[in-house]
Amino acid sequence: MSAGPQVSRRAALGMLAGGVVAGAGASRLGFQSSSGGDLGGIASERGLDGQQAAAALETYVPGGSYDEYFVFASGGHSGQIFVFGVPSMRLLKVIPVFTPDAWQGYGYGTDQGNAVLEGGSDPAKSNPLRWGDTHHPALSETEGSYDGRWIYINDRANGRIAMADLRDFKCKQIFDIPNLQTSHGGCFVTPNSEYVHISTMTPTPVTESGYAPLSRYKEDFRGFSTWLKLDPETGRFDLGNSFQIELPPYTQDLADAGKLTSFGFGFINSYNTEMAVGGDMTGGQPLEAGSTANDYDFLHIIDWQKAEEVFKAGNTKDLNGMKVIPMDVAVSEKILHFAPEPRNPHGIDVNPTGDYMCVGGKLDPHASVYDIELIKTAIANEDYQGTDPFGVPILTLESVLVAQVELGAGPLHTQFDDKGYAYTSLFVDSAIAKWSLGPKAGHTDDGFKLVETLPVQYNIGHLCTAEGDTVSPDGNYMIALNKWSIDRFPPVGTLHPQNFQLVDLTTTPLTVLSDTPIGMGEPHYTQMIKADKLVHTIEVYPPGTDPMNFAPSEFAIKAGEERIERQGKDLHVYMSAMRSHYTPDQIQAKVGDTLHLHITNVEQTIDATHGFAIPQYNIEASLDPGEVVNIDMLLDRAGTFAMYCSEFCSALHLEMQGWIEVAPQGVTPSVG
Ligand code: RUQ
Ligand code: CUA
Repeated sequence: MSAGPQVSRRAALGMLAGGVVAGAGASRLGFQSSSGGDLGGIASERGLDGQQAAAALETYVPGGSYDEYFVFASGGHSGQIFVFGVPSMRLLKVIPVFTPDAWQGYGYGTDQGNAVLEGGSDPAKSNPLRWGDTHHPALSETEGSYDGRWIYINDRANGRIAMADLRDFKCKQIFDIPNLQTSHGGCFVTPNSEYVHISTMTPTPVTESGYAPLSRYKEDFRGFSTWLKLDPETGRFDLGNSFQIELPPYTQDLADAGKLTSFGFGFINSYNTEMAVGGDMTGGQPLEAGSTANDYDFLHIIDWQKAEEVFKAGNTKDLNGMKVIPMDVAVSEKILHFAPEPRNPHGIDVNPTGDYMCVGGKLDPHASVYDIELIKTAIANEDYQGTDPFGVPILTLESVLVAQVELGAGPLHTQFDDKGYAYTSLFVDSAIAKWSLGPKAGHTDDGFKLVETLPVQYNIGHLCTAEGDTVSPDGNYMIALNKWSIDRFPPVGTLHPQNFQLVDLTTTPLTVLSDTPIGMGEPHYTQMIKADKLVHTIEVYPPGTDPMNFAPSEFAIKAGEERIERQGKDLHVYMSAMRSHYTPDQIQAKVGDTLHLHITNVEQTIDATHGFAIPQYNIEASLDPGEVVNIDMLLDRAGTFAMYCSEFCSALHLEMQGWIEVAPQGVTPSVG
């Protein structure tokens, strides 16, 4: 992909020639822009004050110009990934992952979509899964920076993980992780994409049948920290080199990878160390009360390099197809340590230098900051304040905690800029706290200190800064992911959109630049990557490509090689698609035949995508230029069906159609 013209907001503001600054009144807009537009007149006509007019200019990206960043947002229940441009906040793409998508022909009969969806849907488990709750996207990294190659995302609902390739923005693999029923926030990529990590949320019974009574929660349920090895060439899960670490049956929640000074570690928050299981109808404590009784839960500190050694040495047990490092081995090999964290924490975020682990209190107004140097020393000295009921050593809190910063009500997640500031979402306060991050982030004088609080609208969950999970954030943009929008948009029925608010990090105080309604699913987390890092993106497949592996397809044809071959009840049709016809455009078959369509889009023109739909048969394919798609279908219904191109590809798009005769029993098809 070409880098393309990019409009930075600095350049956009430069267009104002110093006439307007954020906060200026509309009266100060009274000047002519270079192209002759009366900016002040437009602003007053539209009732915009100076700050609003400046925000509009800061976020405007002219048609034909490109955004500076891409945001990859989880789509929640939609099972998708949304791709927005920043600063425009224009929606650029939806990547279907766990849920079928008709436009992209994903899950409606084609080999690629079906293989991906079925591969991630354990046939032993009731119905094939056709939805997921995408939560935490994790971009691949090289040396702690996003490298624009792949993206991973977990399924909160079903404990699965998926990989999409950023060459074609398509999902290539879904894996249903053994021993994980659900997974919330435990998804991250290590700094050189060695592993993608995913952990359990609710613990899973580890009995043979998968059943255990809740009275045996402590004995029979376990959590798991999963380390899926990534193939350095393809980004796919290398399951033979992947392993899990057995954990106590706490609720393992958010997680993050160590980087630089903390490279080699992974951190997972937990709650419900009480191991409450509810029982509010039978005299027990409601789950909510039972799981918030303890003053402290446990930050899990995992040394994944040590775990890798133990796995390679074969010191594991087999559990449902995974190699698992047992908990006692994780303890004796010093793979797993705990540190106390104030009760029911939520986010854990490692700062760009890798020195500080910032934990959001959720039920505590503080962010707690741990120092990796202190953690390493405490581990080396076995500076323990005790062990948990499973024998996991607990590091002495005072030895590893460097600061507790009072931020406000309901601190959840923290992101970072390039100046040593942290930004923490305050769910209860509907605000973002900006605070300085101590000496190792360059704040030797001010230390750990609240700087300002920015109100947002409303109920912020996650937030995301530009390149915010890397070793070098950009410090210009931030997005607040608000769970509620209330009065920010006109009513659209009883379910309101969620709201992404774009924030300018360069102003003091911080400013909200725009609101973007998200009318599909509930986005959870996002990552923002510099657009010019997506250097691997292609716009056209090489002729005859199988998009599953980017290699030539054995079913590819060139124009002129079209043919129909019958082998008993199997009818193979090698078809080409190009503007504005299919060849062949007639297929004659009989009820009971299996039709194998091998369709090649023989075009090499950008955007010359064709569709392929067959009525009544639930078939819908999308054929991008150069792509080969295979469709196998049992013809179980007689009829004469009009197949058609479902993508408006050309002036004669409506003529791009054909026929499939499916003759009933006893009737000989006209040909074939
Ligand atoms: S976790 S809103 Cu659902 Cu990512 Cu904190
Ligand atoms: Cu091809 Cu429409």
